[in-house]
Amino acid sequence: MGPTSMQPTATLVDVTSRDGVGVITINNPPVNALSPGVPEGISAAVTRFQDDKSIQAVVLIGGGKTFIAGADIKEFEKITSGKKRDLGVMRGMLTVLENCPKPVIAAIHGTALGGGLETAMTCHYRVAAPSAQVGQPEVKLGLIPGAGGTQRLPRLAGVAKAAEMCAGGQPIGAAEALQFGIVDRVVDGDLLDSAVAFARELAARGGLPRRVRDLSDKLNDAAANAQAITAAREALSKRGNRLIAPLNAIEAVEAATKLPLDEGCRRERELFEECLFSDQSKALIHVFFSERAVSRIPGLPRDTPLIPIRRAAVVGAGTMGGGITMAYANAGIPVLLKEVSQDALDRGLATITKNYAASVKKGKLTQSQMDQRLSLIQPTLNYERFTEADIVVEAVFEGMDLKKKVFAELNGVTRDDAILASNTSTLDIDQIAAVTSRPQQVIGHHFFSPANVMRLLEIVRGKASSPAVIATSLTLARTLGKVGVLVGNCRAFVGNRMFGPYQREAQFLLEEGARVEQVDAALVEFGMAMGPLAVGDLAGLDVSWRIRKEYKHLTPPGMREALAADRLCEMGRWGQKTGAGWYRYSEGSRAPAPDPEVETIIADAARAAGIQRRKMTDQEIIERTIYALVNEGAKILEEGFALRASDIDIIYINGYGFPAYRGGPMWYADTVGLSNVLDRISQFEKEHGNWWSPAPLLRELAQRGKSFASWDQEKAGAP
Ligand code: T1G
Repeated sequence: MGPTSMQPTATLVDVTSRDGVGVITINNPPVNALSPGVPEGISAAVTRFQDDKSIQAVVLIGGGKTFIAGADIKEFEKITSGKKRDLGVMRGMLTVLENCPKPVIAAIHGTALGGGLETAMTCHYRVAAPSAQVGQPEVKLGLIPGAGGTQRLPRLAGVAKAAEMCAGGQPIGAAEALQFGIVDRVVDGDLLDSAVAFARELAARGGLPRRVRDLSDKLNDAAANAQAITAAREALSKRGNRLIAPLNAIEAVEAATKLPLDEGCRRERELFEECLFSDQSKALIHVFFSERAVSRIPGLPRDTPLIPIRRAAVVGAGTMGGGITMAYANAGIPVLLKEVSQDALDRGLATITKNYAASVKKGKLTQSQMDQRLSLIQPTLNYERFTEADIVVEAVFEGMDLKKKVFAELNGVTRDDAILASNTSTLDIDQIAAVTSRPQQVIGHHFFSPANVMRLLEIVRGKASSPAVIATSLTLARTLGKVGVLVGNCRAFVGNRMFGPYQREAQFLLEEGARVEQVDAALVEFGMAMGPLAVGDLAGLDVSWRIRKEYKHLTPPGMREALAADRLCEMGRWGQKTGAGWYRYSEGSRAPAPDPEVETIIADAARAAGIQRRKMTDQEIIERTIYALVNEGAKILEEGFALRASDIDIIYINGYGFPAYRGGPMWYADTVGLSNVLDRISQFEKEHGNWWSPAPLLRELAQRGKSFASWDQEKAGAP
């Protein structure tokens, strides 16, 4: 995407004219980013039209599916690594546009985002197609607008709206942009025709064009401005913000209320660069590209034929089956929902209906949208209509025998070309596939609870899963609004396999002296959405207890046992579902309350294991839990069950509440430095036991002074 080295501007920027109006078309697919050569081409074109007597006005438009989707994000690494100075060329283009003595109109379709909206705001007028979106999403990359967006947007839309858009990063639609004065017209029909007509109209009016920098009517009320800024800051702290960028964005918008535009832009630039060189931004840019890399599968051509998914079926209407059914209905795909008894079916449907009703109540959904989605769900007690399904997702109880029984049944009632997917979270996909006559159609689709909300879909390839089934699964994930990550078929796959050691260390830390609340608080402070012990209570401590018992024979010799956790389960303390686990829960509440009885159980377990308890620091808690993730992640990479370290990062950010602004566990380890991580892990091995034996890949990379990111690049064959 975008030119790596500067392509001739001629190809990136088309210059034509129509009826006395100069037309500048950007051709830098797929999103017309302001890559090297684009700003230069636009500046040159405007300058040419400026001097061309036959031209009365100029239209700037994007070729292909969109206007400008921003600065070229790939260029930021060159700035932070010192290979490139800054956004100078882009800012130069903005000055040329704004100071053009002839009206310049931005014609917006698709998206005008970040530097794209900033470019449009240096044009004198903006027209948009009804489906256009405009926004300043930079905060999602840990950045703020860096080319005048925080100074010009308040002049157009007012301080409150500008602060909301720059600190929140959410784009808005054309109608709302018109309402706030960000665009001047929303035009149906051919966008270029309308823009040229508007340009001729403006030229006919004569006089110098209106520059956004000269507007101030929406900045004149100092008290209202201050109030809007305070409100924006309060909204941010209410959301428990941990990011630098939203705070800097508000400060930059505030500067617009106090300083002339050029000084405001200088202040914006300082705040922008503070963000650009921050670890948070580097991590979030890593996440941006990693989310897009997950669909690149070595050996799977991008044009692999896909299996059309027009109808789906789900077997099992429990928590997972219900959520998966909603995910399909939300994507507009009709879905059969099968259960073994009317009661179970009714319970499942009641939960789905309740969930939709809750969304309507919160205003996230209209009643007619709810009705439409429910109408796509067809409950059934038999397999009669399963031949209509292009994909079947099995979501029954997590037991191998039951799953094999269901797949054997499905084998007889579905079409040969239908995809048979299992939502198993730990079991061997090849064993499940083996009971069918078409293992090439079998694959794991591991959703995360609640399946209609969580963005992650772990796609587990079996040894027979066909390229078409894999490619279709990756595309289907996007259709369902998910991030699909392809993983290998090892026990518990990638996410849960890593989660085991993470939770193990959390439990061991308790026996060594940490308190339940301390462990969870340390991880939440680190940025995890929830602490490991509270997650255990949410998921049900009995689930991992049953797995521990089922795989006891695989436990390495000398491996320490999680005595306290087992003791809790023996007492029936299985977490939220039994009102008590690591915490106590009052009737109908999910709020975890510390329980002194648990302290006693832990102390007894420690005594039984002969463990001398001691004071524990939050730093050690973080290192023991997060490095356990990293070490297991490294083993998974060297065993080939994950394609990239960045895939693991995407799995943890979208499935396990790992903070995106830390980039994921593997990126975080790179940030700490693999040799530091290796040193700590080697120390833990000496202090605690061989379950901490460093992964050979981690040791090798640390000794070579390399990172997981460089390992990914080497594997991808990048220089
Ligand atoms: N720069 C470089 N590459 C980009 C890019 C960008 N701005 N936007 C997209 N790509 C690549 C992407 O990596 C992928 O590549 C391909 O384009 C298709 O993207 C100075 C500081 C526009 C809504 O944050 O949100 O301007 O994987 O799969 O689903 O103030 O892309 O095919 O090789 O996402 O149709 C601000 C980021 C930048 C917008 C389209 N702009 N882009 O979604 O396609 S910072 C953004 C998006 C900035 C200024 C500041 C989405 C999209 P590949 P895609 P899509």
